[in-house]
Amino acid sequence: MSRFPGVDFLEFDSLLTEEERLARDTVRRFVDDRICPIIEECFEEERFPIELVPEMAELDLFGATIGEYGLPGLSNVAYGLIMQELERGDSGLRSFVSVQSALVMYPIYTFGSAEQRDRWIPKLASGEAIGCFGLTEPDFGSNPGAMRTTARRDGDSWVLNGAKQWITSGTLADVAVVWARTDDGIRGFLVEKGTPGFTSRDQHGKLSLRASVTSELGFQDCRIPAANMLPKASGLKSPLMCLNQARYGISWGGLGAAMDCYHTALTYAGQRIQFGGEPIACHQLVQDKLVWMVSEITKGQLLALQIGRLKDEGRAKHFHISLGKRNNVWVARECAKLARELLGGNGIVNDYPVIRHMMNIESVYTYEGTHDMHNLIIGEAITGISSFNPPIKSEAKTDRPQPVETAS
Ligand code: TGC
Ligand code: FAD
Repeated sequence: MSRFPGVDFLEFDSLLTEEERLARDTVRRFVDDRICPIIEECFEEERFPIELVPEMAELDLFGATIGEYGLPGLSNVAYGLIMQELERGDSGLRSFVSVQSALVMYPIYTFGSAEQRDRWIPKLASGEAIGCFGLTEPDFGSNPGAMRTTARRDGDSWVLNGAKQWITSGTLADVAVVWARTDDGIRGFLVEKGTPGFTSRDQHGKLSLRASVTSELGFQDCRIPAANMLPKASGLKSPLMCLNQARYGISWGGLGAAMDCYHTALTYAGQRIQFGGEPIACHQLVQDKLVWMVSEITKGQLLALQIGRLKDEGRAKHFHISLGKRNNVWVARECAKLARELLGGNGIVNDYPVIRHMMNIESVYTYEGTHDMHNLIIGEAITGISSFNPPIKSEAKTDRPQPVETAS
């Protein structure tokens, strides 16, 4: 029996299949038993619990939607529910599984040669190999299409030069899926740990996602075999297709963090006594916050479920997924804030998970496309006008209205 009862205000469970409920409940127990007891310590020590990778693989958490190589081929909804439960434990845990599944196994499975798939998918599924995904660069985050990392063909090799930043699991990874500019546009490459000219080092000092490894990758005349290029990946569209998988998972993951904050606040409000011997839950202002949380979580569940069902039918568009990521991470951010308020002083200590979720969500709000990038993606879908890079002509700049003076 799980200690976390879930959040089901509107008989949401009745919309799930037995397989989907089973996948969720299995991961719920794993998180309760194996993650919750150690996660605050991991967060404090800035450590990903790598020792649990074999157990996670045993539960088929890596590549769960793949139906080959002995993997279970779960529905996208079951996959989403798994992400929800993992992020209820910690965003860093969900990040690890997101990267391994959506950003490493997905591109190798989708764009890889038969040899690449046969070599890597079983190892990544069993946790024997760990992967990372290198798209972002120090100067190009929201705009990866302008990346500077290059790959130049030289005989039977590709030679990579450049740098990637903010790479989840970077120093843990046995294989990095690296996106680089070639004479033929952006292509994807598999770079193995230990390749001469390939370096990785951790980024420290994070006050968010501390139970996740975040790294910089460097490529200096890094020579890899020609066979390490992903043959079916071409153009920026290919890494963006990977992001769709990960963003979809995050739209459920955000709900997991929100649910943990809500559950913690509801329990606390029922027990915390102030004024007159009654629990704070009896106050209307307290109930208002709890009602906001449960309302938005419930709407978020229905949103994620619909996107998942569309995805299972092959009908989900990238802007549907942006709607889910943008909304549900925002819900998590607001729920963390409200739950922290409701816990008073206890809201800032790690006896409760709320402040950790609150800090984690700041990363989740930014990575996989910032909240505002998803605004613009949805804006483009509904207006037909792209406003990522408004056409301001340099010669017109002097004619632009000048900002009004606001300094006193
Ligand atoms: P744009 O010209 O709009 O698009 C280029 C081509 O791609 C197509 N496309 C997509 N295809 C599939 N999925 C999507 N989501 C797509 N979005 C666009 C588009 O139709 C076009 O196709 P074609 O056939 O015409 O070539 O490209 P742009 O340069 O204007 O950029 C678009 C923009 C800004 C939306 C995109 O670059 C973007 O999404 N930026 C945000 C970057 C981002 O999300 N980075 C995430 C890095 S990975 C990460 O954060 C991992 S965190 C992991 C963890 O720990 O969980
Ligand atoms: P910027 O792009 O510089 O954005 C700064 C601000 O400007 C944001 O508020 C943004 O919304 C705004 N902005 C930018 N352009 C516009 C515009 N056109 N209109 C309006 N506003 C705009 N990347 C990977 O490739 N792999 C990973 O595994 C990975 N893991 C990560 C893990 C963590 C913990 C973090 C924090 C990041 C990770 N990232 C990863 C990188 C992440 O995807 C980027 O941080 C993100 O895409 C934003 O890029 P940026 O940080 O360069 O911000």
